[in-house]
Amino acid sequence: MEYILVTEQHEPFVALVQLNRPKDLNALNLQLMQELSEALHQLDKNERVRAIIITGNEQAFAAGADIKQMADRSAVDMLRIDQFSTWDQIRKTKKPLIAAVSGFALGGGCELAMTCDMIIASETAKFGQPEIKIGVMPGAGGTQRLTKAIGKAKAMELVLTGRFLSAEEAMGYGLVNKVVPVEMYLREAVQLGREIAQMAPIAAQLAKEAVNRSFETHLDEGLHFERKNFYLAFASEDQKEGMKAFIEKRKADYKGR
Ligand code: DAK
Repeated sequence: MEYILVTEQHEPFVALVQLNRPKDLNALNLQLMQELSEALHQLDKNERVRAIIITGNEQAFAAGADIKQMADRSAVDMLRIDQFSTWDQIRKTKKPLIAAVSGFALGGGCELAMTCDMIIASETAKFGQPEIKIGVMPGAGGTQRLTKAIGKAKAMELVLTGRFLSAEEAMGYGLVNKVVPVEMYLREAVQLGREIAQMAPIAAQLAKEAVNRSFETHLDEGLHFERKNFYLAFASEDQKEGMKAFIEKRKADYKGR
């Protein structure tokens, strides 16, 4: 069985990656994570793709890492398996990633959504880091990304109690970009992907990298990084085309060069 389904048919330049373990609420086992990381690696190299949507199904984006697979592991087993490489691969995806979330986004599922660049949620979405309830703690960035996204007080509450945030609360705390009725969340994410796909791909990649850098560095270094990438954008043909098209009052024709 394939745990990851990839389609490019939604729109030109927008690819859809669907997590496909519905019976287990898309619990993230090793095979699924490897397939996901490989799919993103391929899409990142594919010039026909300019934005990538990761989604699950209406019931679950993903209910976390596969507890049944992890339950008997020792610390040494966990170190040896070293899941970090697959997670790092996802984090290193250069193209804009949009999570289209409905239902449960818990533990590693919430961390996966937060690793994406934007989140579109259905009204039924539930976000949380409930690892504390099974005797562990977030391990794929939850303590860092959730805290930066919603602030220390609320993040601490979620991480220490395992409570869930409703879609509406998540919106209020700035964790998600938009909340829409369940029948619209995927369409809304595709629409956002399509809008981004019309922009200059190299500039989008550089801008994404610079925004993410703001999470990873202090202001001085972040500003320096941003400036460097801004100058680098002038090495692309798309920059010339974009500015020329503006002056000539026409739509730019971006080639990703
Ligand atoms: N793992 C395995 N199976 C799961 C699962 C999970 N996380 N979540 C749900 N399932 C399975 C259930 O066992 C059940 O299977 P069967 O019994 O039918 O065989 C099926 O999905 C339906 O679930 P329920 O019957 O429980 O459905 P309910 O609607 O009653 O409840 C629920 C839904 C989402 C509230 C509940 O299933 C639940 O609490 N699930 C566990 C949520 C959770 O604790 N998630 C955090 C897991 S720990 C790292 C990378 C990642 C991570 C850590 C490190 N590194 C790179 C180092 C991440 C860790 C985690 O995510």
